[in-house]
Amino acid sequence: MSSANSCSGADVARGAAIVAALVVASACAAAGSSAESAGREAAAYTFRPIVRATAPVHVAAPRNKPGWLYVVEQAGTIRIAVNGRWRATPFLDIRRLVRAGGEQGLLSVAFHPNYAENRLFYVDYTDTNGNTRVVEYRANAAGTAAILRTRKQWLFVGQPYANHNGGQLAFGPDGRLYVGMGDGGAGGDPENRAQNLATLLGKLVRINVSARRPSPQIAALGLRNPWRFSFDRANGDLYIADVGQNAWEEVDFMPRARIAGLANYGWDAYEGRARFEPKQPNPRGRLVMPVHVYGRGDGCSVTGGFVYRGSAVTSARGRYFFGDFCTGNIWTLTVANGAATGVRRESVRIPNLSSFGEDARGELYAAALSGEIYKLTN
Ligand SMILES: [Ca+2]
Ligand SMILES: [Ca+2]
Repeated sequence: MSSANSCSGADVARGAAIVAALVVASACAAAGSSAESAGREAAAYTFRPIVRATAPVHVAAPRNKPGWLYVVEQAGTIRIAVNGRWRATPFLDIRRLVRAGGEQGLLSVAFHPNYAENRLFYVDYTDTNGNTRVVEYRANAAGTAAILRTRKQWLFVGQPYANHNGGQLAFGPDGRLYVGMGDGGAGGDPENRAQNLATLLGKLVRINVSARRPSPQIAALGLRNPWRFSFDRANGDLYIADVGQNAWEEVDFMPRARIAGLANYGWDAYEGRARFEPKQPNPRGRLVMPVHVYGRGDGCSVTGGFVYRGSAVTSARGRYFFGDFCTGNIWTLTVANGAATGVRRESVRIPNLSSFGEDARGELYAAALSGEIYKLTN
């Protein structure tokens, strides 16, 4: 989904079709499979298919709906699977507002921390002109459908190119809504936006949705295309997966205690830990190097996940899951004292991995753009 590069390193052209991305994915899978022995010391768990959707790009659920899984479909719908069975009517259908295809579409949903009381939720999508919008809706009393007339816009960001739209929404431990913004697209951040604090492109943006008026703040800069970030539900630590250009995919980590400070994740002065452009990163943000990187032997477009805090798979508890869209590789790691340890490639693969997601109880799911939704299981 977030594939901004092919295995050979060239950016997917503007408006690239999903079909093209899938061709790239299969080519990369062949290249990556021999690069590493799978499942070294792997625990006995896997991802079991539970339901099929149409181009799913995100999975989420509010804390008050155990058994309900909200699946975001790229074209502009959110559908609810209750204990593995689809509800007949969509939770949200804004297809007429969305431009979808390639890296564009309805990209994620986040539920307000007080959703059980206020029924507010937020979506991030590219509109019919390709620009990013973050809007709020209120669900009906039964929680089965959005009330479209409650729509309120919290963020608008013009997009200069079709790719690198970011699109992840998540509430932080501070109660703010965080929005992942890509650098605007093309390749190499041609207008150098990620290091420029005058634009929200290439940033992690923070919004106080309790305020009367939208006033987005920059929480971090130096991002290329944060294709999924998450806060550890146990302690609030932040994990960002940032898609690389030609060489390096990366995972970034920020402990809860430092989230309030301005972090600079380096792009486009750095790609992963490597120099990309010969310039000094913006000194206003504290430069943060990734806790983990991988190269083209293992994949070509990272998909960030979650620290597993569910109860179904004991051996996976406390491990951060992430994967690669192109090869379908899945890895886990833990972060200790600010460094990744125990990085492990799992024995399972999910080609076209578009996203991970958590349900109300913290059980872990994965989505493939080709349709399947999986649940982490023993
Ligand atoms: Ca540049
Ligand atoms: Ca970086």
